[in-house]
Parts: sequence; C-alpha cells; structure tokens
Amino acid sequence: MIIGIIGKANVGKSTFFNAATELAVPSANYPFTTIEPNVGVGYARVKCACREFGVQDNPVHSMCIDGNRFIPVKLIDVAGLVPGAHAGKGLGNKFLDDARQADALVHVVDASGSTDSAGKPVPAGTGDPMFDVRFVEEEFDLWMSGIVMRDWSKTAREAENQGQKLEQMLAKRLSGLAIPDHLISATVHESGLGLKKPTMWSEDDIKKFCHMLRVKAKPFVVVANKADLPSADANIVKMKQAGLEVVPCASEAEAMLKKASKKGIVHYLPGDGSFDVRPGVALNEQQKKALEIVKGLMDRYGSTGVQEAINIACFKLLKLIAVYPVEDEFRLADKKGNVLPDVRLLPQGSTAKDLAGTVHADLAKGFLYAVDARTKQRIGADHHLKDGDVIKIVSAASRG
Ligand SMILES: Nc1nc2c(ncn2[C@@H]2O[C@H](COP(=O)(O)OP(=O)(O)OP(=O)(O)O)[C@@H](O)[C@H]2O)c(=O)[nH]1
Ligand SMILES: [Mg+2]
Repeated sequence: MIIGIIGKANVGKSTFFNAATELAVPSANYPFTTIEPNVGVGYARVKCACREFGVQDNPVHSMCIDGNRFIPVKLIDVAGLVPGAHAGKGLGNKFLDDARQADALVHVVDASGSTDSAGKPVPAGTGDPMFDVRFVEEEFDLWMSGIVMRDWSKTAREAENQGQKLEQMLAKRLSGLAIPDHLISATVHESGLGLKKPTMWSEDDIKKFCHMLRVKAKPFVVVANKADLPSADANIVKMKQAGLEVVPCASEAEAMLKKASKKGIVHYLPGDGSFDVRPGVALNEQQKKALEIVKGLMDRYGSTGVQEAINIACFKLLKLIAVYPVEDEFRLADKKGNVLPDVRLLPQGSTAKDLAGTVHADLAKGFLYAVDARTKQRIGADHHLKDGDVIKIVSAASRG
C-alpha cells in the first residue's frame, strides 16, 4: 500500500513527509522546491497485541514502543501543483504522474492561508485553503479525463468493432493508475454510462466518469497544515463548516518533537496528545517558547496531526487491518524465538491464505490450515481475518 502526499505548491508536503519519515528532503518557502518525488517509510500506529497477551515482544520489521506498534507504510512526496496544471501550468501534471501508484492520498493544504494559489508566500490569512482543496481535486479529475479522452473516438470505434467490453477498454486506458478492475466496473454501473455506447460518450460523460472513479479509487484525507499559525484556526472552522473532514496539522511541530525526543529533551511518541519535558532537562528561552506553541496547538487540536493523517489513510480510507503472523501459537514467536516478530497491514476481508501469501508465495501455495493464537482454534484458508489477529500458518512448505 502506498500513500501519496499531494497538494498545492509550498503548503508543507515535504515537511509532512520529513516529519513522518524522519528523512530530510529539502523544504523551503517557495513553490516547486520538490521536483523529483521523494519515497520513504512512515508508520501507522496501532495498539500492540503484546499488552493484551502480556508478553514482551521483540519485533523485527516494525517497532513496539510502550505498547504501541508502529507499522511501516510507504509514503511518496511529490511536486506541488497550481491551478491549470492539467494544461501545463507550473510543473504541469508531473505531480500526478508521480503519485499515480498511490492507493490513498494525503491532501495537504496551507490552513494558515500564507500562500497564494500559485504557492507564493503572501501575508498569513490572505490565501484561501477552501479554494485549494477544490482546485487540487479538479486538477486530479482533469488529469484523469485527459488520459481517458486521448483518441477516445478512435479507440471507442475500434473497441465497438472488436466487441471489446467497455470496462476492458477503460481498464487499458487507466492501467498505470493502480486502480482495481472492480472499481472501474462499479463506476461504469453507478454512473449509468454502461448503457451508452462508448462512441456516444461526450466529454462531460468522460469527466463525470473520471470524477466518480477518482473519488472511489484514490480516496484522500485533507490535512490542514500550518495549524500552529494563528490565522489557521478560522480557516479550519470554515472548512469543517463546509462539511470537509480535515485533520488540523502542524508538520513542523511534529518534526521538532521527534527531534527533541531523539535528543532526550522530551518524552513523546508520534500521535500522542501531549509531551513531557524529561526531568532534569534545562530548556533555553527559545526552546521554551517553541514548545509552548506546540503545547497550545496540541491542546487545541488533540495532536500534531501527522500520525492521525497516516492512520486515517490506512484504517479509514484503505480500511486495512493489522495481523500478526507467528510460527508458534503458544509462545507467539517465530523460529528464532522473536515474540510477535511481525505485523502485516491487509485489506479488510483478507483471508488466512492471503496472510500466508504476504509472508511467502510458497506458504500460500502449500497452505494446509491456520491457527488463531487467541482461541487456539484451527481456521481454514478462506477464514476472514480480524484486526489484531495473531495467526499461525501451517503449510506443506513450512513442514517440508
Ligand atoms: N508554520 C508552519 N510552517 C510550515 C509547516 N509545515 C511547513 N511549513 C513551511 O512551509 C514552507 C513550505 O514547506 P515545504 O515542505 O517545502 O512545502 P511543499 O509543499 O513540499 O512545497 P513544494 O515542494 O515546493 O511544492 C516551508 O517554509 C516550511 O517551513 C507547519 O506545520 N507550520
Ligand atoms: Mg516539497
């Protein structure tokens, strides 16, 4: 699963990416700081199964801190866009070409309104984040329509002559966007356009289809960034009143807390609602002031918003569940004795065999049965897994 970070130029996408991944890609107060996409690993945060089972775990590919499991997810930070990108303005559609593989999107906006529509710095409170939300979505739809529309009448005629199904033709056009076929079929059905011959589709039909498909296939959460600036509060209220689900966010504050935590200045875990200055730490005036601002923000909004946005992308938009594969259902360990060594994010509805497949293709191929470590009961290949399940897989491959 890949989460794409998109938005207008200069809103804080790279700062969000850096805060989430602890990398340090360039961020600066001018548009188009990012041109080539940055790829990194962020983390979804869940309550770790170790507490419920009362075990001391030692994860291999994820981290457990104070009973919280941080599970790696891939993040992509791409170039920003400006109105008219589909027609070549700014860096054009570069951002979409780079974000096309994303399964869900974190749409970052400058809630403080300190950038104009082209991403140039303006006095705080003068930019309009509501406009930004709308135009970015429109650009996405127009970009998709552009791909579908290219040589439409010719392709539609050929498809009709060859008796090719509409869904097949659309899937071919949209290959590269990582959209599952069933979503294309569902959109054809729901739009009512399945009743119309492709050669009869108008430009508006294509746009309508692309809009409906984008909403389904590339779900997004709006992140109201720069929420630490005073001008952001009123805009966040406005966005909420307009019915938008927004996550108030201060990427810079998250990055600062992570740094301070690494240096041993504060105790803070990503996603926490507060932080503590560690006993015995003497803060200078500048540090005190910065932490005071962050504390005010967390009191107002509950957290810095970075972790919340990633969790919403994983669990609300992508509807993933966290499942722990183990090799010993009693010790909850792998062969080397690592307890709860691994955790997988799987789509809701995944089966025990699907889990096996994520561990190793051979494990799925030779699947015999699985064991639910909580109940110690045997489960079959088609058994649907639940969030938090701890599962042992027994396979001809693992026995052999
Ligand atoms: N006050 C405040 N400023 C922020 C925050 N996040 C980012 N910024 C500032 O916003 C400016 C742009 O940040 P970037 O991360 O480069 O933005 P971007 O969206 O990646 O920009 P492009 O790559 O140019 O599209 C920088 O000056 C950041 O310091 C935040 O949470 N609060
Ligand atoms: Mg950037």
